[in-house]
Amino acid sequence: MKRNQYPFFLMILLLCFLSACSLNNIDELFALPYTSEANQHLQDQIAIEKGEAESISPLRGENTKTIQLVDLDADGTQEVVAFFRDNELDKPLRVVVFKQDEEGVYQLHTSIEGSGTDILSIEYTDVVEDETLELLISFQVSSTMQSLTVYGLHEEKTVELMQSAYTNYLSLDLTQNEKKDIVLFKIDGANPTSNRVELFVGGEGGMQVHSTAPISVGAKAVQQLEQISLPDDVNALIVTYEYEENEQISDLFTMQESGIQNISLNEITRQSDETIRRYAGVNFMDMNDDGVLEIPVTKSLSGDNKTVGAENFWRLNWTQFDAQGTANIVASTYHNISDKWYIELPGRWDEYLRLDRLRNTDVGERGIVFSYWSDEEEDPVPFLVIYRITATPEEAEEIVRDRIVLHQEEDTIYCAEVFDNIRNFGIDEDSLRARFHAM
Ligand SMILES: [Ca+2]
Ligand SMILES: [Ca+2]
Ligand SMILES: [Ca+2]
Repeated sequence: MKRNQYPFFLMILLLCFLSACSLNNIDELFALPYTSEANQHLQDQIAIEKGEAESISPLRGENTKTIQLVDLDADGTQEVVAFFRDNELDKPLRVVVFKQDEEGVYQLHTSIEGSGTDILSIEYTDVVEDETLELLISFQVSSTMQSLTVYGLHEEKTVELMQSAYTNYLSLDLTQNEKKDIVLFKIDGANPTSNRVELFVGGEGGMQVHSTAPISVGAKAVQQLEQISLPDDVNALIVTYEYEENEQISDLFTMQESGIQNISLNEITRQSDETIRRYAGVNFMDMNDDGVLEIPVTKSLSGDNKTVGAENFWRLNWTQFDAQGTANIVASTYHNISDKWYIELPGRWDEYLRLDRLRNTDVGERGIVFSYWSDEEEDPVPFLVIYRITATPEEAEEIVRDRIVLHQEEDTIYCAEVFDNIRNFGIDEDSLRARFHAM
């Protein structure tokens, strides 16, 4: 019974640390000598380990408290994990684990030392088949380098299972062996052809490199890591990086018999060409409702006569990859993020469509002009304008006039003005309504 009271009192102790109140107050409040004595013992132990060091907390991730409680060995009682930094030492960073002994008293179990300036993150995850969770600790080694070390908790001590410099990592079960694997991203701007992911899988002797795959040349910082399903329920990891200015590139990794593979990579250019795109302010979406996310790959709709500072317009080609890495465009849209609408573009508008913002609009009115533009020597021929108008329902009727109402909200009306030539572009009033979506 006494043992079971510990987690509760530890929480109090933890709150006490966080709010910097003294343990005496807790004693007075609860007047339970046994527990307070044990808590005092733990506090003393932590103070001894701390010594001249400062208490710190991991900077990122889900576990950022100064003192953390986690049942690492699945025995039903929580271990206590504390973090210290002492810049006077060769290895300034320390992660200390306290474990209850048979009397229910916390004793020092292990002290892990690390080089660097900060503890970036700690994760308690099962990556090696045994009864315990492993500790995935990331150290900020220098301003440009971070390092991941995985420790296994053994009876008397903690054992280092792997250690590697990295730029990003993810723990997930890619090999589907019921344990999490570790995917490390290594991106070096100075030597882009060596950029790669390394898949570490837990085995008898610790964590081993199972396989590696190249990262797109030209990929810079990782912006987004996401697990998605491809057709036929194939699991994939989609990773989006910064590319050139205002551009992004993504790689798709799947698990094959030979190991992790970058299925979107073009072997000749060494990058996933079909994913390179401008920032369009739109994330992956399932545009065709088939349960598979598509990547919005941009294509200019502004012609080539762009001037500095001019607004650019983009077609979004919603691109899906199959398990072989073949790209298919399942839909094309124009998304107007600021006016909160988008339109699905018919396939036959592909080649000669050009968009411009309508000038000289009335107050509260914004319009986008759709034109046919086949000859750069000639002016574009407009066939459609889509308006967003801010107006109350009472004002609406007069403002809308003979335009086609596409969508109406409280104080906003979306409507279209179609030109006589619109039927040449394979669309009528009904299909225009079906293709238009307010966001
Ligand atoms: Ca435990
Ligand atoms: Ca384990
Ligand atoms: Ca889809």
